[in-house]
Amino acid sequence: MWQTLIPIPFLLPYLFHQASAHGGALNYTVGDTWYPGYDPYGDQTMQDGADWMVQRKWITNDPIFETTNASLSCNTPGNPAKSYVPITAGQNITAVYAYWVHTVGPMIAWLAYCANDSNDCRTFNSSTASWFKIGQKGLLEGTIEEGTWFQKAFSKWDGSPSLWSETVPSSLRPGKYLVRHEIISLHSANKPQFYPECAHLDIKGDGHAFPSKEYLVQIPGVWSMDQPEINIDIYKPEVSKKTEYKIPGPAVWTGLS
Ligand SMILES: *[C@@H]1O[C@H](CO)[C@@H](O)[C@H](O)[C@H]1NC(C)=O
Ligand SMILES: *[C@@H]1O[C@H](CO)[C@@H](O)[C@H](O)[C@H]1NC(C)=O
Ligand SMILES: *[C@@H]1O[C@H](CO)[C@@H](O)[C@H](O)[C@H]1NC(C)=O
Ligand SMILES: *[C@@H]1O[C@H](CO)[C@@H](O)[C@H](O)[C@H]1NC(C)=O
Ligand SMILES: CC(=O)N[C@H]1CO[C@H](CO)[C@@H](O)[C@@H]1O
Ligand SMILES: [Cu+2]
Repeated sequence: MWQTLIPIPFLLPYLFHQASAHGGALNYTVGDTWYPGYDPYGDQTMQDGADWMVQRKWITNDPIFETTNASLSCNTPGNPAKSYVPITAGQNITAVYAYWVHTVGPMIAWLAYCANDSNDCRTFNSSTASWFKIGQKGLLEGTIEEGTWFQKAFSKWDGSPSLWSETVPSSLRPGKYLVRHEIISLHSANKPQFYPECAHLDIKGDGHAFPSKEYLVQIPGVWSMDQPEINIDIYKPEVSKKTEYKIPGPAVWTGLS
């Protein structure tokens, strides 16, 4: 649906809103099918309660600065959506961003089973969710300060969408899940910025696996300013020249255990 480049005039509203240099996951794709998300600067009354909405509500693309902020789970205000992105375990879920302006820090895709009476994400409070990682992208090459992070590499500046894909493990037990795409930007010394957005997935398949406890975390909870990879000054000489950055948090669950 985006074989044609978005003409520049249509990008101007984004340039305006992103004058403060922020952003988020705006849409999703599975294969060739595209699902619009919540436009934080669009008409809220048209979007709230819309039958087609797959993304939890967010109304600002400002970062979250506090590792304990309740909005860290599904942004502000994070109200449930009415619909789901249908997907089969083993397929990729792709988050679509407009160009992304920051360049340093990891990106992590998480899932959480909507552990409600009827496994219904529409009534599920994300503050009670148990999240597990399904994929993450970090420093691809070079040094922490000046090298190429996926966060820098995936951003397109020509009007075409910036895409981030991760795979839903093929052995995952089917059901309704939250997916949470998180970009952590580390360009401000000791002041990490968190950009999370959540959507609803209806996962099909014939898998039976589910991650064990060591893969599951609460959000907020997983991050803290005691973690050197989170509370980091990338400009400090002993940090800036390092060519390795260990993405913090639990291991990625690939479905094998
Ligand atoms: C949580 O983050 C949001 C978005 O940046 C902000 O508006 C809100 O004030 C923060 N809440 C707290 C308790 O710090
Ligand atoms: C997301 O979808 C909306 C339509 O709902 C479209 O206007 C916008 O250009 C899309 N954004 C990106 C980055 O693809
Ligand atoms: C979710 O639970 C938290 C913690 O109990 C509560 O503060 C919040 O209001 C709840 N959100 C909704 C939408 O019910
Ligand atoms: C699916 O996502 C994985 C993980 O990012 C990636 O390696 C792979 O190329 C993607 N496949 C497709 C068809 O996009
Ligand atoms: C844990 C959780 O999110 N429970 C919710 C399940 O759905 C009911 C409404 O159907 C809510 O009241 C609960 O908070
Ligand atoms: Cu920003």
